[in-house]
Amino acid sequence: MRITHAKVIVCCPGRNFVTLKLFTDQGVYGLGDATLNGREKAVVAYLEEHCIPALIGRDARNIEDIWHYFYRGAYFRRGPVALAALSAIDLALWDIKGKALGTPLYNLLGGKSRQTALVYAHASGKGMSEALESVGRFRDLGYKAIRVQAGVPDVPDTYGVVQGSGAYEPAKRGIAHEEAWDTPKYLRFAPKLFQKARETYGDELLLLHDVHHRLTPIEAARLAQDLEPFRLFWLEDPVAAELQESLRLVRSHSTTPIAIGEVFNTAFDFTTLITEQLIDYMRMPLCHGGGITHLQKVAAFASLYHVQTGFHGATDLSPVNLAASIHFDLAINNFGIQEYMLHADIVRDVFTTNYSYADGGLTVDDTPGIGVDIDEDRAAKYPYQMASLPVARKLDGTLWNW
Ligand code: KDG
Ligand code: MG
Repeated sequence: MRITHAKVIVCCPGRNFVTLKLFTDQGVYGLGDATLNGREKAVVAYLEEHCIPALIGRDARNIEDIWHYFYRGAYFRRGPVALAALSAIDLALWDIKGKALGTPLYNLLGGKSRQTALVYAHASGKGMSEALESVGRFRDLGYKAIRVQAGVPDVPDTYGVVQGSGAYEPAKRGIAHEEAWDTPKYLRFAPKLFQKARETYGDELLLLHDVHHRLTPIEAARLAQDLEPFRLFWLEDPVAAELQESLRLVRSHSTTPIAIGEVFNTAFDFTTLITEQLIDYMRMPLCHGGGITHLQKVAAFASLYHVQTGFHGATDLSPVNLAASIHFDLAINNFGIQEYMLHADIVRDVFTTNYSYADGGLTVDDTPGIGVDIDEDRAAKYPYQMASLPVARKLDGTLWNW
């Protein structure tokens, strides 16, 4: 089964998506998500200029070999752009394999370990009361796990908070805009938010929170300790974990579970975090972390150290990635939770999907392969619009992690 040609489809139904479509001489095609928020065109160029010419003529059945051709075979390897491209190739090849064999992806991964994948929703608000009302709305929709983010008093902007009535969307049209940040105000506010959330909704609801890389290790240790009485399901990205050893400090001060990895792209970003059991959940998604082929290895490695998955699933990861993630979530033993931010309705004008939500969980139907398709004519109605993620600056003017 030879690869004959490929297309990179860039569209913007509300937000940008990059989709790789790989065609074979058997009439079967596969889709992969190549979206890298704010850096879409870099991945398009990497695919078109470097990967697709080298894919033509290869046997689409040999996924492992193709993966290593693009990873091990590249002298200058790793990094988010190269790995987003490789992840899309890998997802498209697994999609082709499933379609060629007439079976859903989860079946190729060992079958189902569970019927539904527990998800967490995003509740947010400009302040504490709005955020708590949002928690209530998601709880009423049956969500068992809810991430809570709220605007910090006297800080003009806060990540993770919905603007207007749609889904949370941090990328804005044009070049990166700046947002303000203040660590002391945040550290005073966050424990109060979760105290109130527990008082309002009780102990059963699973509560999550994303720090978005904003703290130094000792500040993160303080927050994790202050949040301990409220029994979070997880505290995400308390520090920018480029320095994996920094998590030793956080860990030694608190039993609040830690989730890290949405910006990682290979197993090598995690080795210390996993082998020293410095995290509880790993978030590297299929579409940025080398696809099914690499995530199978990372998830298996993590399972040996009792680390579970909690894949990134924000709206900047396309329906192709979300569907593939659900297959993976249903199949592996050490699944923990899946992030689920509903795509805007307009996204369904371009993508047809195979997943459904019920009672706090997601599942997929038995459509062969990943089970998502793209309508190229409709995609063409929504041309690419340049958009960028924000940049953060502390109130004293210091440029900070966004
Ligand atoms: O592209 C960046 C977003 O995906 C990110 O800001 C969302 O932190 C995020 C999350 O946990 O979903
Ligand atoms: Mg996050």
